[in-house]
Amino acid sequence: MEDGCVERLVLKLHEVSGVKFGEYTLKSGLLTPIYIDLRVLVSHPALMNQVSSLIYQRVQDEGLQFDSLCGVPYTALPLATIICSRHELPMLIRRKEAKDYGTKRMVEGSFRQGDTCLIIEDTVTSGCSILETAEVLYKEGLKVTDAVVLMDREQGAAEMLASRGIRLHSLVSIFKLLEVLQAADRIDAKTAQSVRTFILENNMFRCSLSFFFFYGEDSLCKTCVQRSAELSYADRAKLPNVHPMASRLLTAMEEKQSNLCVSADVTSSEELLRLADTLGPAICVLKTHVDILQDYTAAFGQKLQALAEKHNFLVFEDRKFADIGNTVKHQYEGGLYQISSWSHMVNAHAVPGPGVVKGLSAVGKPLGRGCLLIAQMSSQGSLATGEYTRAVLAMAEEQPDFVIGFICGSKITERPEFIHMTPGVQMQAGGDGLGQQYATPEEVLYEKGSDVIVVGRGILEAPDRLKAAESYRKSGWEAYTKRLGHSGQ
Ligand code: S5P
Repeated sequence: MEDGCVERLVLKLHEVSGVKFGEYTLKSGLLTPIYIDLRVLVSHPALMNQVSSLIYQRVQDEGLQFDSLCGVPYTALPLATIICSRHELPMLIRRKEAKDYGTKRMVEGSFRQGDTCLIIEDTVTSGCSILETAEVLYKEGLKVTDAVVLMDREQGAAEMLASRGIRLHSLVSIFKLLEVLQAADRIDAKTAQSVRTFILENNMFRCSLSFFFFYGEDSLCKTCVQRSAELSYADRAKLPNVHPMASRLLTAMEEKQSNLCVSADVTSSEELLRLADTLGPAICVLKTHVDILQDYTAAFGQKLQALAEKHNFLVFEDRKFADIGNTVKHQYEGGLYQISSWSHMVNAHAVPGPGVVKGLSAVGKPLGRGCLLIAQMSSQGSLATGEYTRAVLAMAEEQPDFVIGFICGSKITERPEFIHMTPGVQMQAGGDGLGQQYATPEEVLYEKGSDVIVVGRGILEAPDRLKAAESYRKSGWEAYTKRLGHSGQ
């Protein structure tokens, strides 16, 4: 786009109050020196046409390839409509909410699996609204490689989206906007400088939770508040949508400075209870396989609960439920082990479909229990990858009142209310000859972005189990604090 065009457009946007300067108080009570609200565009048809033409021209200049076009609701929706109508391009509409009747589709329009959809947006701050739309499209089997935006506030959207494989093309950057308005004497040098400083100091890609709350819903979508920032366990424990069991776990992790779950894969109850008492101070979760105990008695559950209280850890029975809802309900509540009575968390395979979670939830939810869905496995040749993992995530998102997170190899969602737990961890990468594959605490927590390391034989087979647990706790905590440090401002 030639400069003359940008200038005319910027001046026009300023004239119609799409861009305002001053002290704008956001819902949070804090101040921003610039306010961009392009919702006003709909009242100015000539400007709408101009913006649409410029967006389309950019699409052509870049040679972008796509099968359909989707405007981020709501402001960019009419822009996409104009472009599609004028150039006879297929359009898709992303619903904000799924209909509660009929097809329950989140994307309206015709498309084929694997089609590429180009996203159009009016203004970006962090890029989360684009990401949110892209994720809805991904779920329908569409691809998103590029997004075109009219106004980029230059607060980290391009970097954030690039990190998710989406190229951002913007027509006007905020720095260009300031330059044009200052040259035309619409704003003075002081105002322009204060906005520049504000923008430079507040890059959302490297920001903290407080910044998101600072902006709140005035400039960001809700998901935004939950995405890009790397929150501490303590911050996540306080999020309004976090499950109470996840909150309890995150709080214990912060208090004990431990993201270590020990996998107590021993075959004697007595040994297991001794282990729980010894390692209790170093761990946030104790994971059991109750069906490998040779001497299980009903008292086991109560004793383990008492130790969990004493040392402030959670009990996780690694039962890997994988049957129809009605069966898992019985397996969870009854039988020999009565798992629901003593285990804070259980896990389930998603293979049977959402019924497995519904069945478990019927038992666990009234007790305040939580469930982890197995999204990926540490074993060689695991089939839980790609599309399957994405479907597990979607299943979790549908039942957040019981699903608190995932068993996975790496972070699979940016939603901070979900907990990622990763087994297959030892101090040295490698395997066990039976398909188990190990990564190090540093790899899992720092590189892969998981939350909790699950360690079995790395501790159980050590000459001094407490010493080994303590060293896993320490390296796990260091990897986590290093990650936080890198994402902070
Ligand atoms: O993908 C998985 C999921 C789980 S829950 N891979 C795993 O290894 N697990 C469990 O984690 C497994 O059942 C075992 O209890 C523990 C790993 O033990 P380790 O001795 O190999 O550390």
